[in-house]
Amino acid sequence: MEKITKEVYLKWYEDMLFWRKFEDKLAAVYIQQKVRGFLHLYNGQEAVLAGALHAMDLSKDKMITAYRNHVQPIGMGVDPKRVMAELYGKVTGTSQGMGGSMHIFSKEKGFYGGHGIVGGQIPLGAGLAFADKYFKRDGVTICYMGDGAVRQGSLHETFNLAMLWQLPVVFVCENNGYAMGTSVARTSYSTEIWKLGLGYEMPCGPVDGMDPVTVAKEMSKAIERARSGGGPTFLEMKTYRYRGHSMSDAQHYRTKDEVEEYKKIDPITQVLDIIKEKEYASDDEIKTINKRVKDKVSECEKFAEESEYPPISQLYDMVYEQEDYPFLQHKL
Ligand SMILES: Cc1ncc(C[n+]2csc(CCOP(=O)(O)OP(=O)(O)O)c2C)c(N)n1
Ligand SMILES: [Mg+2]
Repeated sequence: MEKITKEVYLKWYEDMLFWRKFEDKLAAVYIQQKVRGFLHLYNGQEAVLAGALHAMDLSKDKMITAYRNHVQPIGMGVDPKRVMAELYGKVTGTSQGMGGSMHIFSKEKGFYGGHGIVGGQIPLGAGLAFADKYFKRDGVTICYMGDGAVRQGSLHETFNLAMLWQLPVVFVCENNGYAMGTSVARTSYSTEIWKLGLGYEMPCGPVDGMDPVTVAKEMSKAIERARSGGGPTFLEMKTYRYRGHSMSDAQHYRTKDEVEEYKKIDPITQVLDIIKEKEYASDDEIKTINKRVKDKVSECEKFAEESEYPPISQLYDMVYEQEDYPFLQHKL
């Protein structure tokens, strides 16, 4: 793993702050009905992404996740203006406005969605890893899932095959405590989710998902294992989401105090504290970063606002054509 230097801390601070503010903006424009449908925000979980990106090789590694998927593609290098435009349903979006919040994709940047079926992305993640192994590319797939996904049969079927075929994949459970309004303890006899790996003899363990340094170190070991032919790993990242499941969630299942407790170990604050303690940046330099983040979010908003909706005719481009069956040519 590359050393965690001053530059890395400053990048983590700026990236995580940008992701947080980008999503805060989405929440605001959602209330104005500019973004519609479901909107699942990632606020609180940013360290899980920042740490992983530090350990990945973005020139060949891939990522796949569930529907809480707006900031991962940005981390992988997708233009955030296009992500926001997709949420607005505009033609300049990552899927020309036809995918929306839960389905951000960028094959070019190795980001494979964006999946609304809980646990649906788990076998797909193994499939991406299978392709890398089959074609002898040394890429590794990071396959995220929520705590609510681990009791799906798809996880267990996938874990077995991933071990049998020693696939280059890192399965990451982002345990944010809840699946919609249901706590892990209400659905799981054992609340130590990482132990599910033991049944398949898959290397596994718990990780502090609020600290990007710990995440980076553990991800690095797992990625190294996968890249060198050592097969899959299963990591349970203990994290927390500050916002509701989607935008209409009265949050009766938890107390405000519980949310406040987690804010005390907020990943962005933790990184900022280190920056200040080690004097990696002056107050003025931090202000400059904050201003840059604010401006970048405004640029995204402006781009999405000013973009056009797709033309009606685009509806007909998105249904499949059968000229070349069985390989369907998609016009996207
Ligand atoms: C197969 C399936 N069952 C149920 C749902 C409804 N559903 C949507 S999100 C969700 C909770 C998933 O929680 P978790 O995996 O912990 O992810 P988080 O929202 O916490 O990121 C459920 C049950 C669904 N989308 N797909
Ligand atoms: Mg959850």
